Amino acid sequence: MGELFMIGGATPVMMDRLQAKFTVHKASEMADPHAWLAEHGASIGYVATNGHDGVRPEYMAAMPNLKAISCYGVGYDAIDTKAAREKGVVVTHTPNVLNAEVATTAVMLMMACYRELLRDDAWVRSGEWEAKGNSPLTRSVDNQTVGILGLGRIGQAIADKLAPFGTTVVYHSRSAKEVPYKYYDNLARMARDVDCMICITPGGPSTNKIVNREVLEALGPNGTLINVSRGSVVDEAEMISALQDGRLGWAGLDVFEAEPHVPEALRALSNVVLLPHVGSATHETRAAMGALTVDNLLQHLEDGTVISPVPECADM
Ligand code: NAP
Ligand code: 8YV
Repeated sequence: MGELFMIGGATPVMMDRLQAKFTVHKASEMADPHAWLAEHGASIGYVATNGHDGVRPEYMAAMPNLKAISCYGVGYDAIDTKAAREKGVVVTHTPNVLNAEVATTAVMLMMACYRELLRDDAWVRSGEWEAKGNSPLTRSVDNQTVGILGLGRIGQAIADKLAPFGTTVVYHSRSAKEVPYKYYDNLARMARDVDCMICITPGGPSTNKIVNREVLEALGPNGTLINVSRGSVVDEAEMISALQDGRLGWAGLDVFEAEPHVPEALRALSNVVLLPHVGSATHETRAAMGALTVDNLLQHLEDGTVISPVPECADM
């Protein structure tokens, strides 16, 4: 049996598979996880966590014999992979199995903004339809130019899902890819040329607030911002102010700077659609993510290798 420290939750299926091979120590059931680790940390070989909770540096320091960290989620900006690597700890994540779901969430948010889904639902529920007649017209999702910020695995899935809408896809990332879409090396220039921008980069220092005031104003009063990446990618205060004064048209957001806290000023706006970070949150996709999270741990316990290391640990 291996010894596993679990940060955050796990589904019953994951728990059953893990408990067959590991003694699982759940941080959520400890009065003081740090104190527990100070006493028992040396026995821990494995950590299961998620993209939100990551692994606190003081936890990592308290587990000198740690071998692998398995992250339930593709984004791992809350895990210090450099520190892990230096300790010989391999970090794994769950790429690809969630591409289609997160892409659906992005397209759903775009459609909800364009077609005023929330306003029109409220129009029916409130009785305005009967009282006032038809609701105001909306905008067509067809034939738009959409700029994808971060054309990686999920970005490509978004581009694929938009194809039937006659979308012209363009993109910005640090390097150009071998794809049939126009590349912009400058984000503000891309924002100026598109109708809608969809953010799907990783979080972390290199993307911190790269969607700034200049980019938001380049997107403009007729522009739509969709963020399914991380809240840190967008300057939230600037976005709220731009949405309030109409310098930015609409926003569809799955992620927020200090989630689950969402500023009251943002919640009060009618030109936004807000989701509680559910990009991958379907039974089917979470089952696939859970399976890969567990498979990585079981394989490492069995033969010291993993299935899906983060790029920084790919050669370990
Ligand atoms: P990926 O395949 O690694 O793609 C990331 C893309 O972002 C790449 O095209 C990369 O290209 C670009 N990029 C990275 N740093 C950048 C920077 N500083 N400036 C501009 N572009 C940059 O990752 P993925 O699997 O598609 O996942 C992307 C992210 O989506 C995750 O890390 C996570 O944060 C987020 N996500 C959110 C949810 C949700 O529930 N809302 C679910 C899953 C994932 P270059 O290297 O050329 O820059
Ligand atoms: C999950 C995500 O919400 O994979 C990611 O990066 O943001 C989402 O799929 C999360 O990681 C699960 O904890």
